[in-house]
Amino acid sequence: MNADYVARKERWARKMAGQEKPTVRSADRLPPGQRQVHNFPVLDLGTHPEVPLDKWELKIHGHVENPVTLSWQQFLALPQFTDTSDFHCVTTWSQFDMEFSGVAFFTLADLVKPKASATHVFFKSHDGYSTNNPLDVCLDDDVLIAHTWNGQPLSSEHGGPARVIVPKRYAWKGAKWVREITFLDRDILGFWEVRGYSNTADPWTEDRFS
Ligand SMILES: Nc1nc2c(c(=O)[nH]1)N[C@H]1C(S)=C(S)[C@@H](COP(=O)(O)O)O[C@H]1N2
Ligand SMILES: [Mo]
Repeated sequence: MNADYVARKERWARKMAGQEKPTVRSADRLPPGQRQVHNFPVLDLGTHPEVPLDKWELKIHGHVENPVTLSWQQFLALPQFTDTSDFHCVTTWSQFDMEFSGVAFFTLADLVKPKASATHVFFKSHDGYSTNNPLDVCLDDDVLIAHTWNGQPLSSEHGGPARVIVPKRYAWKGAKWVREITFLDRDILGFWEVRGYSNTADPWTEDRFS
């Protein structure tokens, strides 16, 4: 367990307690090659699955001590988390100050208890999409499964009922209409990662394609 992990978890705990001061945003918060937009464009494979809340499930399993399948009610009964972050799409638009509410990845990890063998996380969606991240990237104070955007239920076109938000990566690393989260002991590439997009996807180094 590294010191950086502890610092991130402490920051998340302060956010959960409402004690973390808003991040001071520098003027140079636009990553290289990006332009700021003021709308929320829709980007996906073209289908917007409609998932009724009484049919919605989130399966979380793999290299964990306590696999779970959450109903919508069980998901909402978990500690809720609101955070503001910037959103960077690889097609060069960024939107600042996106307020998302949902369940923090830290909360899900505390629930399922990743085994020591878990190193990567694979996300699957209702539209056939998938994406992957190192577990360490998911265990950050700003990563969440969001059901609400700017105080409104997340619309179907933006991945509602619930989608993943990984602010420090290009937005394709956040699965809309998420239905399954698998903890793995190795890396498996997702939909865009096998099609030439970078596996690491860091906006600050313009890490767009592999
Ligand atoms: N399920 C699913 N999630 C997805 C995608 C997708 O096609 N399907 N597209 C990704 C890409 S490339 C981007 S830029 C963001 C766009 O999210 P938005 O449509 O809410 O702007 O979702 C990501 N998550
Ligand atoms: Mo994207």
